[in-house]
Amino acid sequence: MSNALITKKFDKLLVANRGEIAVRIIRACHELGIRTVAVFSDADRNALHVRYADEAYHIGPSPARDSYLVIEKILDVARRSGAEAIHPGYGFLAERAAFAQAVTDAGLVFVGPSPHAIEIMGDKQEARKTVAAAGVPIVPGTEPGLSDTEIAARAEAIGYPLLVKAAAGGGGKGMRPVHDAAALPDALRSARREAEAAFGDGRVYVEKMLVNARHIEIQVMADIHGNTIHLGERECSLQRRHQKLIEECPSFVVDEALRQRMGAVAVAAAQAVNYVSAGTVEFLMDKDKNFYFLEMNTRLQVEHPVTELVTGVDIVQEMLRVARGRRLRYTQEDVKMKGWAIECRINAEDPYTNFMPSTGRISTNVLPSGPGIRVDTGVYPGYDITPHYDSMISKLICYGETRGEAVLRMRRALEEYRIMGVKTNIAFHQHMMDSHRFLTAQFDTSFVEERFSMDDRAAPDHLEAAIAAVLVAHQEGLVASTIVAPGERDASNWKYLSRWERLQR
Ligand code: MV4
Repeated sequence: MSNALITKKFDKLLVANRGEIAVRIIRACHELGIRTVAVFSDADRNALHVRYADEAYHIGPSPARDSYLVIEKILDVARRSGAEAIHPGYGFLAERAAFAQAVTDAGLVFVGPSPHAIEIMGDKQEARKTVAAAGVPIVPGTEPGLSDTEIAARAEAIGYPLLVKAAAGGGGKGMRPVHDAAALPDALRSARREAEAAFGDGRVYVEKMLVNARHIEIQVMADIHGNTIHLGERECSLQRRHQKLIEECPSFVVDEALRQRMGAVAVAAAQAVNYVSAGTVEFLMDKDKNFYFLEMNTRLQVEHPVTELVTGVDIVQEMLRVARGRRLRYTQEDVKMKGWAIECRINAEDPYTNFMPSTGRISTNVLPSGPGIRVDTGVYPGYDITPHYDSMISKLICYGETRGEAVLRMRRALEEYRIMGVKTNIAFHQHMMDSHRFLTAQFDTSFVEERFSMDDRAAPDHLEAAIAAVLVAHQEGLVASTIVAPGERDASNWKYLSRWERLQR
């Protein structure tokens, strides 16, 4: 895969994606005077991105493998429409090095990094080796391809608990926790079998397992003129089965000094592959705030808006400028973080039945708005949610001067949001916004799966949780007026803050 990238001024761009992110990219293009070309499958004939784009082309049946994932169909639309650039969004073809290469080979601008950078970062082992050589801390572990006896010897030195990982892996596939030496041979055997079946590559390696770790990532941006900057961190620990549910910027546990250290490390990781465009360096952070490289995502991410709200940088506009060969508009010194942003991913899933996906026609879609609210969505009343694509239908992003204010706005916005026709996870988010652990930012990557339940609405500490919310706001100098206690969400049961204020006197 080549290290070369085409960058030049372009006036027409094809968005090789769908849903809210296609809409987001089209908006940025129109702000910059770039005409837009949408592609759509059967299921997306009436999708919002099709309506917002200047032109739209049908690319086949609903299953992504017959439409959004077919490189030749995308390139064919680029030729027919005269698009000079392609933005891949996230998912689908965004991290296929072969796609970036094919776009470049067709003489088009790929809005993203080089095929080479995508390829290196897509191979866990290559990525670890490459960034470690640039001084980036990685979790202690072995290289792949060792014999069981060699791994067992190294395991003693590293210390248990360990995690067996697939070299070709990702998304947790082929991962096995191992708590003592006796369990190692079986774990290696079953991980190899799973990796061979899933990736056709049975190589595994072991890493020290970090327990109670947080997932914190750094947004980076680079241009072709040698400028690489970071836009601070995002806290992404609240996830379920490797699907993030809530993200925030900044992280409660990262102060300015740590941010500068992590940012410098992320920039070094990006520079190690001559990175260009927007990218994200993921870290695991332990209780003592040691941080270790996990992987680099070589694409625009779902959660980019929280960083946009806190830094004021329009990440998608900046990607387009960089792809046109321009310089980043910001130096590191220009980047200032102000306030707090929280994103809730609104999925068509029922949180009361193990997050089962829900399909149907959206009948009502009343969006929250007002101070500090941003909604990025690809749906509208009359739109059909089908089982062909992932279940995220919108992102609700709330901004406040403080974390407490952002939480209060999120609670208010979740109350305003009305989606009918499909089940959504809005109640999950409301429950989380009432949870003591969330409000005090005491969580890690295992929290949603292991310690969070939708069943304890009437938990005896509900008032305590509500008070904690106000406490967070109060500590941050914010005067909140009302608060809703969990389990008492009916309109008649608003709890006034004055009650808490009385407790204080
Ligand atoms: C880890 C880990 C603990 N220790 N590696 C999960 C997916 C893959 N990309 C990396 N993952 C993890 N690697 C070590 N050495 C815990 C996880 C992990 C995780 C990481 C980030 C966000 C959510 C997670 C959920 C479960 C496990």
